[in-house]
Amino acid sequence: MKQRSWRELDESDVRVRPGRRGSRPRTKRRPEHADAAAALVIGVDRGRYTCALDGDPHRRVTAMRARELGRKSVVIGDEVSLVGDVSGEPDALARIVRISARRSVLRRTADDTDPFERVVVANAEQLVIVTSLADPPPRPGFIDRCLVAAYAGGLRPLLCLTKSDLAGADDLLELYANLDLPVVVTRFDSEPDALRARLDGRVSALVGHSGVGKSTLVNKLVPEADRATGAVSAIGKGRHTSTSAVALPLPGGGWVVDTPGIRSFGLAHVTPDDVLAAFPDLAEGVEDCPPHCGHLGAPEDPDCGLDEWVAEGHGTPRRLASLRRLLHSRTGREDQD
Ligand SMILES: Nc1nc2c(ncn2[C@@H]2O[C@H](COP(=O)(O)OP(=O)(O)OP(=O)(O)O)[C@@H](O)[C@H]2O)c(=O)[nH]1
Ligand SMILES: [Mg+2]
Ligand SMILES: [Zn+2]
Repeated sequence: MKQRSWRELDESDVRVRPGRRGSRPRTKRRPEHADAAAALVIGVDRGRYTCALDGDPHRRVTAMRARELGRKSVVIGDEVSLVGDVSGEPDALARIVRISARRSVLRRTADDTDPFERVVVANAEQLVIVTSLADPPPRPGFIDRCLVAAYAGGLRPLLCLTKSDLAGADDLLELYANLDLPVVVTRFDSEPDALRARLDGRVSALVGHSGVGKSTLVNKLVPEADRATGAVSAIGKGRHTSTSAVALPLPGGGWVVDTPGIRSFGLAHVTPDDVLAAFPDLAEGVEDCPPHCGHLGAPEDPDCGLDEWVAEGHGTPRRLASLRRLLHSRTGREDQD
């Protein structure tokens, strides 16, 4: 009986079925948790979680996970229930006894063959894909992958092009003109007002390669953030300036999550439909595809309707190539299974 309830708790991790709560077997602990405090996880460091009580950035409590959470991960953005010492005094340690159903999950695997997916951020409404226009140069394939992860995880994507003092944005703007994707362009010698307007009052996560300027932006958005920023020259040697994610309160309300730079966005957990959803300019083109078409084009799918769709002037060949690159990486993963 007891074991069964543990399993149910584990299952509730991400795929929470809302109507189910009342039917869950009661455990002895339940009454103890009735007065648990609600908090938002804003930092994770070696098994210690920094939590903001009631989402108030000034009421910080350090917590550890309670044993009853099992192997369930706690990540930045999780809404949790705390018991124990929630005074926030220097040595006080509360316990996280419950993780609320996640409204969104930004997941990634280390690469496309990695069976272990990690949740990077929970409950973020917006994914800010930060790409520098130069130094390091933009990689559309990476942007596309981030878009896929955003759509698959229930986050609204926003493209932020940094370092516009070094290069123009026209090529990238044109590449994404067919997508319903808001874009802001920034440079470090001016205020990121357009970005700020899109972040205020929301929970947003910044992702991007190392050195694109995520922490530089965060320092402008949150004056007391004091995030370390680093030289791009060191990054080629595998050095990342930011080593852990942290959520910072925006002066205008809402939170921005600064994450460490990532080299790739593994998509082993994503389905072909998720991938297609990230390409609304192409999605309709699969209507005439043969059954079970993988949309890869020749030689795998020579009759894929997307070739004709693009030839008719929808989307662009570059977008189709990008879509197929993603679909190919999924195929690689399936070969392994
Ligand atoms: N020229 C130029 N340089 C910038 C701009 N924004 C940031 N930089 C520089 O780019 C370098 C990297 O910036 P960071 O903010 O540390 O980059 P990051 O994305 O946080 O990197 P990681 O933490 O490693 O993921 C620093 O030397 C910044 O000064 C910009 O708009 N123009
Ligand atoms: Mg950083
Ligand atoms: Zn097809």
